[in-house]
Amino acid sequence: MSPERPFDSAQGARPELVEGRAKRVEPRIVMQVVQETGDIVETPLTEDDLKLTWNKSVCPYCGVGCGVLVGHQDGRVRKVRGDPNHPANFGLLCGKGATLPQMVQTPDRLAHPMMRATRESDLQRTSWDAALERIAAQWRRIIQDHGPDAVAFYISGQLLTEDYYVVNKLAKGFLGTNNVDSNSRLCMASAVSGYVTSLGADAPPGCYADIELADGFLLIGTNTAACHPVTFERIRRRKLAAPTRVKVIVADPRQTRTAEIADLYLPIQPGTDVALLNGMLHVLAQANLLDAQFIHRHTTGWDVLQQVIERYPPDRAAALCGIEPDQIREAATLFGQARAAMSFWSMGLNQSTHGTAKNNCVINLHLATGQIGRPGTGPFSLTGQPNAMGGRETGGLAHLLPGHRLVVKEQDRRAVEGLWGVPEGRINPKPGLTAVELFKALAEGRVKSVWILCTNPMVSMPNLALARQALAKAALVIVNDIYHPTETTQLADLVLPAAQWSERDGTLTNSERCISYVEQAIDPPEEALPDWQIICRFAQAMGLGSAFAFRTAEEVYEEYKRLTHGQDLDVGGVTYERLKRGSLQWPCPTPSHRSTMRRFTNGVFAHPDGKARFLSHDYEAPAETPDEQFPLILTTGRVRDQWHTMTRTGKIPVLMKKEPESFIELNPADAARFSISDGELVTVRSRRGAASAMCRLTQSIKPGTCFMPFHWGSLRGAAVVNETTLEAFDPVSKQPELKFCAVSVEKATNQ
Ligand SMILES: Nc1nc2c(c(=O)[nH]1)N[C@H]1C(S)=C(S)[C@@H](COP(=O)(O)OP(=O)(O)OC[C@H]3O[C@@H](n4cnc5c(=O)[nH]c(N)nc54)[C@H](O)[C@@H]3O)O[C@H]1N2
Ligand SMILES: Nc1nc2c(c(=O)[nH]1)N[C@H]1C(S)=C(S)[C@@H](COP(=O)(O)OP(=O)(O)OC[C@H]3O[C@@H](n4cnc5c(=O)[nH]c(N)nc54)[C@H](O)[C@@H]3O)O[C@H]1N2
Ligand code: SF4
Ligand SMILES: [Mo]
Repeated sequence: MSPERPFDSAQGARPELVEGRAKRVEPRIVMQVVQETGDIVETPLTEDDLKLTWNKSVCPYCGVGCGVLVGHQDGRVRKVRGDPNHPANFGLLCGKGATLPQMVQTPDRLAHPMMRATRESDLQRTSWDAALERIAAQWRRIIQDHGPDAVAFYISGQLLTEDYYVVNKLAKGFLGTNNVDSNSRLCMASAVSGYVTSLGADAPPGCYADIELADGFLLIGTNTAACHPVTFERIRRRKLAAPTRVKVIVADPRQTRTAEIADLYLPIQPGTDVALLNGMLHVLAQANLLDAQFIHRHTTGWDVLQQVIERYPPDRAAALCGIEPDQIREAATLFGQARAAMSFWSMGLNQSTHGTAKNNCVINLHLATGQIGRPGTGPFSLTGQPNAMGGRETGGLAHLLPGHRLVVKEQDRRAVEGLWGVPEGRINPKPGLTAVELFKALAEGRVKSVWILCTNPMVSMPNLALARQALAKAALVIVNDIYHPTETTQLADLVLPAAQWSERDGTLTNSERCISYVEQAIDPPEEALPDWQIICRFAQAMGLGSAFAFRTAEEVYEEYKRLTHGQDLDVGGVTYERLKRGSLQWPCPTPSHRSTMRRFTNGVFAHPDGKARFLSHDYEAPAETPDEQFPLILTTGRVRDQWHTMTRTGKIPVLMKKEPESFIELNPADAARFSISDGELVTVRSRRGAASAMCRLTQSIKPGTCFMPFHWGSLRGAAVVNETTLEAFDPVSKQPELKFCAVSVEKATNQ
């Protein structure tokens, strides 16, 4: 099996992919592999499939970024297939990707702008001009009366790079507010701050192809099997290919399917990852398994870290983590003996009031063992959403500017102002409000209006009571979505119809810095428009037309590209034409550059002194810990067959059949303590609110901890888990602690 092409899913000749709209692929056999219920199924194209027109795209769900081929006919998407030539998946798809056609044209698709005259009246169909004029008039007044920081955008890692770019340009360069934050704040912010503080630059150093070259894997705070199924499949196949040589460690308070491939499963107490990682380093140092030369040449800060890890002998670390000292010794030895080791992590580390520290600690492990910058190595945070990475590139968080620049840095502001042709001093030097801060400011009346694009905060924000208050208090709430109603559109004053996946073109960047172009295959319904076009039309209504006169997504990309010149993520050599032939990994600064699989291969990191930094952290308790009244830890997350707030997967029968209803996972020992039986309706209560769901008893969750998925929202008649969660956030990344709050559980009374 060659590392470049780990699976051969295309049998016979490769399909001939024809670029551009409405062109036909030669009818050859395309195979796809679907991971359904854990089984791998290969499905050839049928005779009927060969009549379809096929376009290239990328799955709009998770950050794996699988390439897909979209088969359409008569303006409808009929089939998708894994793209056998895409480097993320080589033809593989999971069950969500395989069922994409079913979410495109649904009865609740938004096709026209809608507006309500007053809060009390109903949403009614309106024209684009009337809708955008109303927003422009009201925003002008708000900005005049209260300044530009009284308006805000709350956007999404599911927008494409071109959407992200125009929203940022409008807000930060023209309206004069940095209040543009993204749901990535709930998702990736701690990974960004972890990479930037440790390595000097954002984004994973390695690539997926490293999976086939690694012989040690640490999967920590990630349910990869459920949430990044195709990447998991690559790791699993790597393990199976060399079962004795390849070692896998999984650390999670829940023994998920991800742990099925583990040589060592560590059922750690939620929130204790810093203790685990410091403990592993302690053992590695004692056992002489560190790379002293690498530490000496390429890092700073080891002296301080050495003192900190002194305090984490296996006995103490294990006691904090609720596991055995030998398990920490074994984890350290497995990691230390690997010739090439990779770590993967996601929300189990990021969604924490110590998320940045946890990211730093994983990176410490790699720096101390020299497991970085070589093939098969590296700390690799899995991005959740399909374009969370592109959002980071285009400055889609409240403290960023395009091209990995910072709002607080004067030279960065000057550079962007110059490129945007706006006067010096236009960009506000103060970072904007981050997600939780923004909703608080709305609830307190400091921000008067919010424009929400491509996210459903009335299900996904922590402490929904706060989010509800925020939208109720706001003078004007605007929501761009593809469906109506959602829990958020139903509270909006204006609902604007967006063109969605397969109905528009653009670019996105997956977990491994790989940029792909997605083709438009079909037309959007009636008046729906790509998000970037909606923002450009609004800019015209605000009298800012000339800076937003883009006619195509490609023109937007070409302008964005100029802002990356000379930056670490330089995409000067990326064009739509090149991307149509195949994906490219940044940096890719010139047209002849072949893209970058690995960064820091010369041991020079992005801090000014060229060294990576060891950043030392002690274990600290989460923001809210269990007590007598709220004796259990609630952790929240995902299931394999639902996507987020279910606006898409909730409409797909085969997925709904697999995950029909919400649930609460509880250890039988806790169930006995609270007199709860399997299958009963249970209420979880916190200081903020309550949520009820069916109880699933399982030994796979650590006693003292319960779990609920966050997918089910109020429109599904279910009590929503984020009624209970906590908005406390990490001081550096400002990412909220969605993985830990204190709750009680009891039998629901209204059974
Ligand atoms: N099927 C599906 N796939 C998805 C998504 C989806 O909604 N559905 N969403 C996408 C997005 S945006 C994201 S961000 C990713 C998220 O992907 P993941 O991070 O893998 O998903 P989660 O279920 O949120 O959390 C992962 C695991 O963290 C564990 N955990 C909780 N607390 C701790 C802790 O303190 N320490 C450790 N070590 N582990 C802990 C949980 O038990 C859980 O199993 O998934 C992406 N993929
Ligand atoms: N308790 C708890 N809460 C969590 C998490 C957790 O682990 N636990 N995870 C957090 C994380 S990591 C994330 S990423 C968030 C995700 O949370 P959300 O972003 O709120 O979830 P989605 O359901 O993906 O919302 C996307 C919305 O955009 C719409 N949409 C889809 N495509 C388009 C488009 O092209 N244009 C427009 N305008 N709209 C479109 C969809 O219909 C949907 O309403 O949830 C966060 N909340
Ligand atoms: S692994 Fe992620 S990107 Fe790939 S098909 Fe599944 S949901 Fe889509
Ligand atoms: Mo996410």
